[in-house]
Amino acid sequence: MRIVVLAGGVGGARMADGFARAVLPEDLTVIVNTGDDFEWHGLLVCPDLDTVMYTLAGIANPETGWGIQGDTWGALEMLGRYGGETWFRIGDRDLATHVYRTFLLRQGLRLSEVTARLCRALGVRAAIWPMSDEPVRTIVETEEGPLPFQEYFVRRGCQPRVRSFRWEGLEGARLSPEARAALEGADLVVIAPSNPYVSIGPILALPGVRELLQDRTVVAVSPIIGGQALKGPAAKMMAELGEAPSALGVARCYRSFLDGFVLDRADAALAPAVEAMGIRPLVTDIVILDPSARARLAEEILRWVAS
Ligand code: FO1
Repeated sequence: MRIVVLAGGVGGARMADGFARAVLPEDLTVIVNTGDDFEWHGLLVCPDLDTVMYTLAGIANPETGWGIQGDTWGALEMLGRYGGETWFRIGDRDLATHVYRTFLLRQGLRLSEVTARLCRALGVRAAIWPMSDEPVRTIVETEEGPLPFQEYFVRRGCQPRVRSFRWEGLEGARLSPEARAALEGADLVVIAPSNPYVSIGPILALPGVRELLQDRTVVAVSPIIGGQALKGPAAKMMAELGEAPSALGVARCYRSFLDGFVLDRADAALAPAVEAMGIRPLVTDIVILDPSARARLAEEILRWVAS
């Protein structure tokens, strides 16, 4: 069974890790949001790609979910002494990823090719592809005006109220050829428990992706439990956009192509409403902090889809 996971953020990386533990590497492709990418002191940083890559390589920082375990901050401290901005915390080892990625891009490689090289070097055997080789940048329209994603997320700690989102560069962007081939050949597409607006939204905004999903078996895992996001601002964003923050609201975002929806036991009461939308519900434990829980959830989803 060829599985494609659509992922962004720490929740996406953890779900991808679960499938990496449950299936053969050649059967797994992870398509990752690049709307969070940005230029940091002249280097291209791809936080979601790196979070998935480090998690599958077994070197992610287990406390934050992003960055590298045991990383140090010497370069950042020195940058601060020069008067450079240090609100986005890049560790010393993580820095090497951005230096080398930017170097390879300047040699003319596509972001997909660069990502494949980095993954190979770190021993990651499943395929990880950026959603697009062309730059797409999430802009958060807030009540204080437009903010580039990381300015909103890290610098402003998600404080300004959200009005809407837009994606710079979308008109010139397309699904990367590798990601398209994987989706076309997928037996199952899993939308990870990622933020539906800023992690999955950019992937779905690419031309042709929603149409491709309509022809495939697609299941999504809720990033919301009991009205709270497992991590990050998804529930806050839903409330500010006038949508009740609940797993049901997430199912609604995907309803035009969704076949199944996985909710936590705490939200079992919502299952009939999911079914009423014509979507098959699976109620189980969806907190996947540790690797064994990730693998268990992935295996349970595979058994459920097969049945
Ligand atoms: N998140 C933070 O909240 N603060 C940081 O300083 C920060 C640095 C960082 C560096 C590299 C990286 O790959 C991710 C980093 N993140 C940080 C996480 C990142 O902003 C978010 O995970 C995503 O962009 C949201 O999906």
